[in-house]
Amino acid sequence: MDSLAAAPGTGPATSPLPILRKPRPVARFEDLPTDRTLVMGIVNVTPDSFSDGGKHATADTAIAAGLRMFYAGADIIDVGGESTRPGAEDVSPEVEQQRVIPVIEALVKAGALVSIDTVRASTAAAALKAGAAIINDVSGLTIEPEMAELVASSKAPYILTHRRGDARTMNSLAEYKDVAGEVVAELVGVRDKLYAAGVSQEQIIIDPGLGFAKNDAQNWELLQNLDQLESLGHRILVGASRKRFLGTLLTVAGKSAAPQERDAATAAITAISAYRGAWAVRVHDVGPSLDAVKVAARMAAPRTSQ
Ligand code: PMM
Repeated sequence: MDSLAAAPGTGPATSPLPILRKPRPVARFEDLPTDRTLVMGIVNVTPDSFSDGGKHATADTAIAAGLRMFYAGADIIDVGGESTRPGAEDVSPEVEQQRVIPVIEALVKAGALVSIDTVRASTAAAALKAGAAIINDVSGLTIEPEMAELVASSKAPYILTHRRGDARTMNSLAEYKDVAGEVVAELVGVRDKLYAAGVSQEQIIIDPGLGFAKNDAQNWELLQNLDQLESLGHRILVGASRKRFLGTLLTVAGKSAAPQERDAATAAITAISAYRGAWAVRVHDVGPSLDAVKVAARMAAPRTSQ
């Protein structure tokens, strides 16, 4: 029997620490802080993600990584079981769920608020059942349109990410005349499908989808025009962490910076996004971004000196 999870008063009579027998309160979306930008930590339970080199491919290493981020102060832990890198192979829903469900259960039990990073409705449904509170769909409803019904019936917050094509085709679809205007127009089209399925305005969180069918210059242009996305009237999430356009920016002697060398630049993007009012940032290294959101919140506070 797991005495840590037992209801108060029902654990072994000999336990010297009754407080440990209290179940942890379930983390709720409604209880997230609203006075600053939130930090979402990334746990990819995959052998082939570009950004963390498959470091959390087993349930144990993924749970440990998620707990480290949670105890460091991350507001949300985003758990995914399929790499979204360009050219990545599909995994079956069964394999995806075998990877993510034990990790979600453990993190929820520890008191973390968890989002599920998936393009599949069946995986999103299994994740919600396991205690996840947010659906993060990088396909922007393009892979499984039935996701809309699940979002409507579950009433779960839904991260609507802009993407064209899939992991294999997206790089060839990065053609825009006005990237911010076209991304907004395409997001409005998907948002209307969500509304038609019964999803509420409050549930939808908009993500520009940096790196998803965008080249480096287009990513920067989207970041420069976050206010156009904000005009849609939803919360905004920015996912720039360790992405290729940061590696290009930090090129030294013709060599792009490796993913793990992009965390300081990621924190700089966090500070700027937070200052511009983003609801959340999605990052691999949560500590520097937690500091960055504090800096941004302080900078945005009213002046107190004479
Ligand atoms: N990027 C990745 C995966 N999931 N989800 C959202 N909402 N936004 C993103 O930009 C995003 C995402 C890319 O892969 P990673 O997990 O290795 O960073």
